[in-house]
Amino acid sequence: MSTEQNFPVLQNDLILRAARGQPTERAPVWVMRQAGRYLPEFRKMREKHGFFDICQTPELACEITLQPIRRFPLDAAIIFSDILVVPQALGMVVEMRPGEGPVFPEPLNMPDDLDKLCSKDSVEKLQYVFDALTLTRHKLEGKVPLLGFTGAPWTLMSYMIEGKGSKTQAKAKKWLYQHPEASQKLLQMITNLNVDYLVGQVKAGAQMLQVFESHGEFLTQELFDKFSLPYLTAIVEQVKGKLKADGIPEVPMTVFAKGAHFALEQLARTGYDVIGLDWTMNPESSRARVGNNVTLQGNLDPCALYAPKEELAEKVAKMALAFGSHRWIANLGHGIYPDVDPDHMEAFVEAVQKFSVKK
Ligand code: 1CP
Repeated sequence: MSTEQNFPVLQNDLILRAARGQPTERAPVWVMRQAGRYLPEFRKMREKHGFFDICQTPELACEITLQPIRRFPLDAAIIFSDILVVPQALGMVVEMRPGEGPVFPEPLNMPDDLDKLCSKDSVEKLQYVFDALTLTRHKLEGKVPLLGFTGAPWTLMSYMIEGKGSKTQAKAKKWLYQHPEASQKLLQMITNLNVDYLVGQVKAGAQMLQVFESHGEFLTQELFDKFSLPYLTAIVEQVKGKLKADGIPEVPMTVFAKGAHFALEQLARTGYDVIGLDWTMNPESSRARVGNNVTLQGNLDPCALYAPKEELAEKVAKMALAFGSHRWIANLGHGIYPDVDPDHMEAFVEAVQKFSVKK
């Protein structure tokens, strides 16, 4: 497989330049979960199709990826999928239940349950994501770069054990304390698949990658050092190494470890090009801690999109000042909420474009 699939010429490389530390005229902007329930055209599509049916049908996943790009002047598209397609590829059943979110009817209970997982040829089960990426890269017509993503090993492990969203992750954390070796075995299994999955995404057309450690906030520093950081590091090293070995130009990689305040310095040394900040982190002190060799992404409070538009613009102006225009990718500090008014999303994007212009 090669990356030269006659893809259209890229017209807007702001986000790639910002990620690599090259100068940009203004900050690039995209929004986590920009394709989603806050858009009426997404909800309409969901009336007709199941969530994972959309993920598994490249034409539908492509269409939804393009929905926010048609509406707003965003600087990146993110492929429509979910982090939970990875546990599915390992043989677990995941259902998307209305009003409840993702549910695993048979979560992992004991270390013996790991024997039920099937890590052989699991990346091949994700071919539909690769097909969606290739199709979408063509359909984007070079307008903006296409981002691929995956869930980090700890975040995926916690879903596989909890079986659904959880306020404490106590069942998953119990594994870390009671079954550390089985936990590491599971984390390694997910890491191995993630490496092949991300390399496959680049081969299929992804121009940048993000790893979501959304459940970083549940870990102590000690648990993070043992059960998150080594796997995040292995992923960036191995993905970049494999691409290089295959003669494929490397793509920028972002790590978003939500709530992992304590780990900023360590994350800056892992080899990721971009570190995502959640909305509780301070842009100026974060920059001082990570130094100048990484790009920061974030981090407006997703709830700030509920504010009147003028106030929202003021908040964006303040954020732009705090980050400065170099090595910054504007985003929210977590995904956009389903009840946000799309007009306020537009106001957010326009405010970034206005206030992040380099002086
Ligand atoms: O019913 C619906 O339509 C489902 C809503 C929905 C959507 C639109 C889910 C269920 N997932 C998605 C898409 C999605 N998920 C994207 C698409 C691309 C984009 O526009 O950004 C991405 C990147 C994700 C990633 C994802 N899924 C994360 C990491 C990011 C984050 O928010 O921290 C996580 C934790 C998930 C799990 C998940 N999938 C869906 C829900 C509601 C959840 C969270 C469940 C919970 O923990 O309570």
